[in-house]
Amino acid sequence: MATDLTKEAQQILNENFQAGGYTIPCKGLYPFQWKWDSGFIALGFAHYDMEKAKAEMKTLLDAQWDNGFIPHIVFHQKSDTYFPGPDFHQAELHPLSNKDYPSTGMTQPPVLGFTLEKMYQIAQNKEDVLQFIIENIGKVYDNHNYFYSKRDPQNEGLVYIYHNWESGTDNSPLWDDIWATMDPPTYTFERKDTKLIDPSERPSNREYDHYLYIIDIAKEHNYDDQKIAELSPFLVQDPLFNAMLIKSNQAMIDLYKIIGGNEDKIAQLEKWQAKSKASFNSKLYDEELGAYIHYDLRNEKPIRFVSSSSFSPLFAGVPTIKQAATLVNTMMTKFGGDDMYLCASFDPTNERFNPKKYWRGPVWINLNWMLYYGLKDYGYDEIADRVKSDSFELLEKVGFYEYFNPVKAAYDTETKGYGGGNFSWSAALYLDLMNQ
Ligand code: 2M8
Repeated sequence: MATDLTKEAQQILNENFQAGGYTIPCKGLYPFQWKWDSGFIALGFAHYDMEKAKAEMKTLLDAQWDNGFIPHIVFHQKSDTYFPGPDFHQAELHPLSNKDYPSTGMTQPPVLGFTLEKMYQIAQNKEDVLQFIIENIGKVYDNHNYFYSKRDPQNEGLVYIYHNWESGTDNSPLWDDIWATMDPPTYTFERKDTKLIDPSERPSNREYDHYLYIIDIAKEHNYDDQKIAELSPFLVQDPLFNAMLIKSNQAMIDLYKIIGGNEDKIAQLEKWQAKSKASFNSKLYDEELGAYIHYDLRNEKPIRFVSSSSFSPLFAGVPTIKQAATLVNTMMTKFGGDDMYLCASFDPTNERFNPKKYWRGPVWINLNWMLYYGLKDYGYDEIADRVKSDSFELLEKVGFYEYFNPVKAAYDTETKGYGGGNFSWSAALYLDLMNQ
């Protein structure tokens, strides 16, 4: 069974890999290169085709802007199966945007530092991969410098995201109260995703109005960071995003130590690291909920819900031993019943939970992958193994879908996963977990 799935996973990645040297997340539904998908995809390739892993990283880094920013989508080719495309985003409005690569003017979680480190750990030929890292790590460092200098207006060591698409957890119930503070116009546009996927598994048109409106505000100000910080109705400190940043900081510190020299960069990374971790624990940890939460910087209030992002700081070594124990307890109590697959993307005990709809409840393999490593790091081997075996069971049952119903009983009648099929990061991260 495992060999068959390994073959299938490799086949999916190979088929989604494009002549331009990058991999689409899913045919039709996502026909371009996405930032955090690319990091996960590179890890999958690293296990059997390091040249493709390197190409994946390189094409993304080539699209970096002159200010260190790396966009969330790089529109390498034209496609009429995705909305909104480059004509809507108009990232070229930003004076420092990369004029060779049409892209969006927003970003996604900073996965590239730890991706480089994992590629090194996986590599048979360490010297070759280290050479690749030496050539590219500076770009990842510049990306973190962009985050700390442009996305942290109160100098807290916690960076903001200005759009739900930057979080990666697009329509999470976490954002519902922010949408309630906005009244965007009703846009006329043609959804492409809902022609390909059952609309009940995707965000609504009204939700898209909010998504588009935030982009329009950023465009009005040529994607200027300061203006966005002043005016965007969505401005959030996201524990998932910041945990990825911290994990990647640490990966760069470790890699620079292997490379040698670069004392100034190591010192700066360590400074960021200390500040970020301290603020993370003082601002984003909710004692009463026993979990990390999001903070709404625009409306200056905590967003007090538990989601799979609440546990992601385990992956970055942020919680103390005591906090980790509390997190695990919260996770097992709310998400870990015998009738559930770990780990739902939103609190199954909350009324906003929806097991079928995109980021409002389904299991996602990339979050499970982070939780697996985080739980292992803190010594929760048994629960980590359950996260892994639950992921494998879902993939074996229905295939390499984009997301999955966490309710076990659903599979008495359902035979499929949700969203796109032959989904790249589900395949890539299966290969990584399989090789642990
Ligand atoms: C989903 O997001 C895109 C927008 O970025 C979309 O729905 O059109 C999210 O799951 C995101 O996290 C992911 O990177 C992207 C591609 O897989 O799809």
